[in-house]
Amino acid sequence: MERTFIILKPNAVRRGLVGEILKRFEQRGIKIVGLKFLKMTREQAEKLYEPHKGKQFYDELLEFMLNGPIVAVILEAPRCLELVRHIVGATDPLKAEAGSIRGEFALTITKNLIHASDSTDNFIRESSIFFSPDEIIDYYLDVQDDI
Ligand code: 3AN
Repeated sequence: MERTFIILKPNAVRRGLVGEILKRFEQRGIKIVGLKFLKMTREQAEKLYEPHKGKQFYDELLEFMLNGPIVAVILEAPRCLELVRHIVGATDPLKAEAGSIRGEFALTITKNLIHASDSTDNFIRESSIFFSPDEIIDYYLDVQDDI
């Protein structure tokens, strides 16, 4: 089993797409093991996007992420990192596969609705900004043996 971290960005919340997006992971058999609705602090946003500091889109990205509430989620499944990024689609919605979340619902790169970790190291780094270990809950998912 592998885990990944995703954020439903403020525009996903404002557009009422939280249920639609979470449904896509749940119906695939991916387990939700952490879930939070919150308004990110500037400190959390700076930590999250630390690797992008200095890039031309950094300030715009930070303002956008601080602009409203987000949903932070930890997901678990076999090959979860790759699977979730496949369901999410390419960073640029123009290049995102039809049927992916960004391919169906997103228009611009900054406002591409959802963030997903791209490696185990980044999953650990990013998820620890928002979750303490006791907020990640292991349990048996009913469909687990059938997927
Ligand atoms: P992804 O979220 O697909 O892993 P990253 O980690 O390369 O993409 O970028 C993090 C976030 O930074 C993206 N979700 C997007 O909002 C923003 N971003 C990345 N590249 C650009 C760009 N060229 N122009 C504007 N925003 C960008």
